[in-house]
Amino acid sequence: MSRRFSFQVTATDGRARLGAISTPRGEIRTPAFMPVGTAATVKAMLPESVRATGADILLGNTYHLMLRPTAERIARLGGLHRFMNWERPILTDSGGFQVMSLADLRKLTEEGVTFRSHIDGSRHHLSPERSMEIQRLLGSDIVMAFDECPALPATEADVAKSMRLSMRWAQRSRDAFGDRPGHALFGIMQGGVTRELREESAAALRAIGFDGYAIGGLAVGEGQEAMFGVLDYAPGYLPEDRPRYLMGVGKPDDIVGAVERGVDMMDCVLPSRSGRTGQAWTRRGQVNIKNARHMDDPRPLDEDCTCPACRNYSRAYLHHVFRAQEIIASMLLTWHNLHYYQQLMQGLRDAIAEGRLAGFVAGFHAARAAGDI
Ligand code: PRF
Ligand code: ZN
Repeated sequence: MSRRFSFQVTATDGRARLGAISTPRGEIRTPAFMPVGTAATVKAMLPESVRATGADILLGNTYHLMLRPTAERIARLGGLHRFMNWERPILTDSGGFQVMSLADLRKLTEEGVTFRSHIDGSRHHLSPERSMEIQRLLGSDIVMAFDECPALPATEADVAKSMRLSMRWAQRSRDAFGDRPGHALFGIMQGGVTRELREESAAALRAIGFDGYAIGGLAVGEGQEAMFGVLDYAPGYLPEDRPRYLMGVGKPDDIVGAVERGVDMMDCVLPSRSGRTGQAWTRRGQVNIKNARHMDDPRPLDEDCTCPACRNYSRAYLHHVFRAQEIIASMLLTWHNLHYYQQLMQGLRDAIAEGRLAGFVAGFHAARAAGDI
C-alpha cells in the first residue's frame, strides 16, 4: 500500500464523479459523507458504531479541541486517532469559521484572529501558522487551510476583501504545512455567490497548489437555489484530478444536488444533531419522533432501514424514550440518521458507477414527494 495520499476518479456520470482517496489510514470512498466529531466524539455514538454505518472518515474541529482538552494534551496522549479510538482517516477544520460563529470578542487582523473562548472566556489566538501547528499536533490526515468566511449579509466589496485575505492565508498555510508525506492539505475557495470572485479565488488556490480543494462560504444562509447556482460553475474552476469538498453541507437533497454538480466530499452536523432533537431522516422524508401520533405505533421508524433502531424498536418505543429524555433516544436516532446518510452515499456511488445517476435522483425525489411517513 502506498504511504502517500492520492485520489483516483474511477467513473463519471454527467458532472458527478465516483472515486477513492487513498491514505495510510485507509481508503475514503467518494462521494463521501463525513460525520462530525467536533469534540473528539460523534455525539451519542461509539466509533465502532459510526464505522458500522459505513463512514470512512470523520471531521474534527481545531477550534473546539484547542480550547478543550488542548492540542498539546492530545499530542502527549498519542494524537486524536488514539485519543478518540478512531483509527481511520480524520479531516480537521482549521478553526477560522468556528471562531467567527462561536467565539466572543473577536479581533481580526492580517496576521490572524484573537478571540475569547465561548466556554470560559479565556483569550486565544489563531493564525495560519498556529492552525497548521494544532492540526499537526492532533495528527489530522486531511488538514484544512486557515480561512475566513464573512458573516452574512455582506456587501460584495466585503466578500472580495475577505476572500483575498483568505487567499493570503492559504499561501501562509501552505508554507507552514510544509511537506508531510501521507498527510494532505486542502485549500478553501471563498467568494460568496459572485462568479468572478469564485473564479479569482480558485485561480489563487491553483497557483499555490493543494492536495484537495474545498468550496467554503456556502450554506451560510443564501438558500439552496443560490448555492446550486454557485455549484453549477465553481467545481469546474478546480483541478479535475483532486478531491472537491463542499464544507458544512447539508440536508439530503443538498447532498444529492452537490454530487450531481461534481462534489466529492461533504460534512454536516445535521444527521447527528437532529437525532438528538428527535428528527429522523428517511427515504420518504423527515419524521419528528416527538409527535404524539407515534405513541401507539408498533411499526419501525422506516420499514426499509436495516439500522439497529429500525430493526429492533418501534416508533412507540422511540417516542417514549425521547419524551422521557432517555439517553438511548439520542443513540438510536443518531445511528439511524447516520445510517440513512451513508446509505444515500452508497446509492449515489452505485448509481454513478452504473451510469444511472439521473434515474437514482428521480427516484430519490419521487420517494420524498410521495410523503406519507
Ligand atoms: N470555511 C471553513 N469551514 C467551514 C466553512 C468555511 O467556509 C463552512 C461554510 N459552509 C462550513 N465550515 N474553514
Ligand atoms: Zn433506521
